[in-house]
Amino acid sequence: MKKKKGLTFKVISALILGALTGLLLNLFAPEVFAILNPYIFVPIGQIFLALISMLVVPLVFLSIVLGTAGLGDPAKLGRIGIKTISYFLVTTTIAITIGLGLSALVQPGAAGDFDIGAATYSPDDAPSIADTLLNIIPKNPLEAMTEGNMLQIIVFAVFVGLALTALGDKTKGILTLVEQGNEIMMYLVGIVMRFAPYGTFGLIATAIGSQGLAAIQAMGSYMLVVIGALLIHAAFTYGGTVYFLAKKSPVWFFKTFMPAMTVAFSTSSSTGTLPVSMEVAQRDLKIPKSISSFVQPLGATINMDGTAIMQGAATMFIAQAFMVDLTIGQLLTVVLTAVLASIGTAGVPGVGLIMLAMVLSSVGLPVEGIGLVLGIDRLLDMSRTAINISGDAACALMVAETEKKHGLETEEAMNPQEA
Ligand code: DAS
Repeated sequence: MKKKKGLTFKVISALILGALTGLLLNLFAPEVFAILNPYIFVPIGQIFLALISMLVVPLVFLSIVLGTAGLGDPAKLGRIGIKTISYFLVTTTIAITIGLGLSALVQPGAAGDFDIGAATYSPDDAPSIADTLLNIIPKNPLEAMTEGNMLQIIVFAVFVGLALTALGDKTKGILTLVEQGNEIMMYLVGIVMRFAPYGTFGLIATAIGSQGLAAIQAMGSYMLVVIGALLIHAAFTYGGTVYFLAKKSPVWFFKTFMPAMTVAFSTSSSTGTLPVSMEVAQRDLKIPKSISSFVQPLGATINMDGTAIMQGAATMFIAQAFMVDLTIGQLLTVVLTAVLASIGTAGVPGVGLIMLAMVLSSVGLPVEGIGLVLGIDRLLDMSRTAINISGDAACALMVAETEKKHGLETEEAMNPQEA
């Protein structure tokens, strides 16, 4: 916990220091900024973005293979599994739509024309919806990986994951290999995240040094948009689930689950909070152990509504900052990519940001745009992780309530293959 607090403290300190440096230079010494920026701020920021980009393809491929294989065989998933995964996909789609919608409404990036280093946006980068749907199947998976065609990589990873499940023990060795590969990627995420304070300083100093107060206002309104979207999603989607589907009081739900949300907020890790979130769900929300221990661990791996909200809001904000009007096709691509990406986003600090690089590249937006949201991402990661685990608990409560009418069959529904 101390180490994680150390990193959070360092990133927030770097955010403040970078913002102050950029603002003071912008206001009082723009000629000094013009000298320092290309030789100090931009390189530091670009190195961090390059480190993030380095991880995206292998991390997305391995974590989605693992996430898909972890779903188990669709034929054997049983009533509870189908109910759970359907709920996850529907609520994640709602989440990213809220994030995109609120960001389009508030227009946090409307100041536009941000100069954040070497980034430029070329409209021909943006695939049309027809191209996207036609191209979603990778003719050559290795080419998709070398080109960083994220949707094709995700689709291929889902196919491999389903094959691993279907082949079972025959490909147990490969599954172990994928698990170990994912461990390596998680370790590297941890290493790259240690560089986050320096990257944050460089990117924020560049963004604010070149745009001054406009950038601070834009980042502030982006942050409010994400927090607002998280609260809307929690109140309406989860509140609605608890009230209409689980027949319980939403106020009781959030009050009872608050201890787990607090741990998620301070650790920024859904996976790390699992022991607490499962204990609170079983002991205080009275969710049967069999349902809680299926839904919540699965949710901590493949259900990231808070992260999807950030990705929707950030993509819209960055598009505005680059003065780009996303087409309907591109917006649908963002929804599809973020929902599929949430299957792969592991519940550890900062992975949502790395997955954002993937969502941006799926619509041809430059990864450098992350520089505009990086500094405040740590604070937002804490908030969205608390929402991520609330969605898993709301789903478990809904499943528990709707399984009551099946009575003892629930055990069979949990383990159909043993029935
Ligand atoms: N911190 C992640 C989690 O644990 C979410 C994210 O990075 O967006 O849910």
